[in-house]
Amino acid sequence: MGVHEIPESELNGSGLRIGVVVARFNKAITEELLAGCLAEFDRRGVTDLDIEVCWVPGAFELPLVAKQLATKGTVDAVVCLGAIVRGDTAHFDYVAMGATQGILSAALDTGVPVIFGVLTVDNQAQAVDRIGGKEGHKGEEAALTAIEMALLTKSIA
Ligand code: INI
Repeated sequence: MGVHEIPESELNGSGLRIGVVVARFNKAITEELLAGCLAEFDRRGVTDLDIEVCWVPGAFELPLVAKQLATKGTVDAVVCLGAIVRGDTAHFDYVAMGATQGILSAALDTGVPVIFGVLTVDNQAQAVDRIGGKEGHKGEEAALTAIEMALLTKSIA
């Protein structure tokens, strides 16, 4: 029986090349997502030089740039970071749906892991809880998920 599983203690990112796409909308939150994500990559051995960060206007624009990075063939995983806040928009569901489906499609179309580090929350307080507050740090979690998926897909291939 072949089992592919990368335990958290073995999530070493050295040698991995990572793309990060981050949305400017709700920048105070997304900057924190990015900071946590980059700090986790650093702790896990991913070199700065192996990380390419791309800023896009909003969460709706994440999928296209994620797919472009994944298609180039120069990264082992892409992390998408954004913050969609229900109170900020009447079209929350459309932006959230577009980002979610688009990010999933980018991964399935390219075979490169594309990680969903997008907050979909009712208000700013819920967002703050998720950037190092009582609900953890979704930027750090996204980085860990990227490393696990990059190592897992390499292991299966
Ligand atoms: N983009 C976000 O990233 N978060 C939001 O909360 C948001 N709201 O509230 O509308 C948002 N809208 C912009 C959207 O992502 C696109 O940039 C825009 O529609 C242009 O395509």
